[in-house]
Amino acid sequence: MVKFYGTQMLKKIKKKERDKHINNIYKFGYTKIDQFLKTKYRNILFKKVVQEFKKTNLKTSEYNGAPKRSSKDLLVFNLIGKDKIFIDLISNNNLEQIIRPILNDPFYNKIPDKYPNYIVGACTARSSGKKLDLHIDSRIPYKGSQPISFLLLFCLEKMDGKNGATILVPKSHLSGTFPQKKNNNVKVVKGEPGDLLIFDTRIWHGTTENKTSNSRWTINIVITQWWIKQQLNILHSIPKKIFSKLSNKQKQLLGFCSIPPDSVKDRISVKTGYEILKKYKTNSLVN
Ligand SMILES: O=C(O)CCC(=O)C(=O)O
Ligand SMILES: [Fe+2]
Repeated sequence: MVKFYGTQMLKKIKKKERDKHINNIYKFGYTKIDQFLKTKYRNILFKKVVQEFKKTNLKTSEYNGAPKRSSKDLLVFNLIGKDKIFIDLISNNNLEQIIRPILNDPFYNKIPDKYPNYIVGACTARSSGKKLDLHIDSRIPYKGSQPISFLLLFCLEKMDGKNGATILVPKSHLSGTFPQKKNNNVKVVKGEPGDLLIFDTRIWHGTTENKTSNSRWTINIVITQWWIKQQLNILHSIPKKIFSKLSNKQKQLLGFCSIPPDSVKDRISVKTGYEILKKYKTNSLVN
């Protein structure tokens, strides 16, 4: 039996606190949930990340396409293809209750609105190296209340200005512009192991330089609306042994309900409901 870690990993949040976080995201472009990831699971996830990092044994500069600015970062890509626990984390109900009201496409129609219709764009463990200049992850700056994607950053270790903390400019998600190089309103986000930082990917953000010889591991999860291209062909990168254990909701979160059709004879909509998942019942798309 594969364990389902879904319910117990994250602490329950009362409606009042949840509403505060939702308001923070709309108003400031980010929120931080202190001690959201319970210590026991922080320890399990931290151990897995370090194990996977050692197993892969690749410097970031050895990956095709790695930018120079990332050369000193430590990275573990595609965590969700390595262990189901990361999918259980993303599909956790306590997290969903904050994300879904903001990110669900209300006109999706093929899946009831009480379930997510957003998807995972990427799930990477990251430890800061060089400083990361202010940038946006949404690729496009625009004004308006509706975000198109979030970055969820689970702190597995303490982070502060010395070891490569996240920096951001509060309210910049509503600026409608790309970041200016110099900005006086930059805030250094400090974090403790177990904290979760959620931000609208339009926010101007980066990291400080890691001036220590210690790591600053975070799990960085990109969650996007269903129509945005994923950073990895996730559909082809989930091994059968993980795929066969997933619920419909989890398969949808990985993008299996929003695959473009092979032909118009097949279907003419990218959006589908859970019924399509029967097609992938016994195997994933892994070759
Ligand atoms: O790890 C962080 O604090 C932020 C990383 C980041 O901005 C990114 O990967 O786009
Ligand atoms: Fe970023």
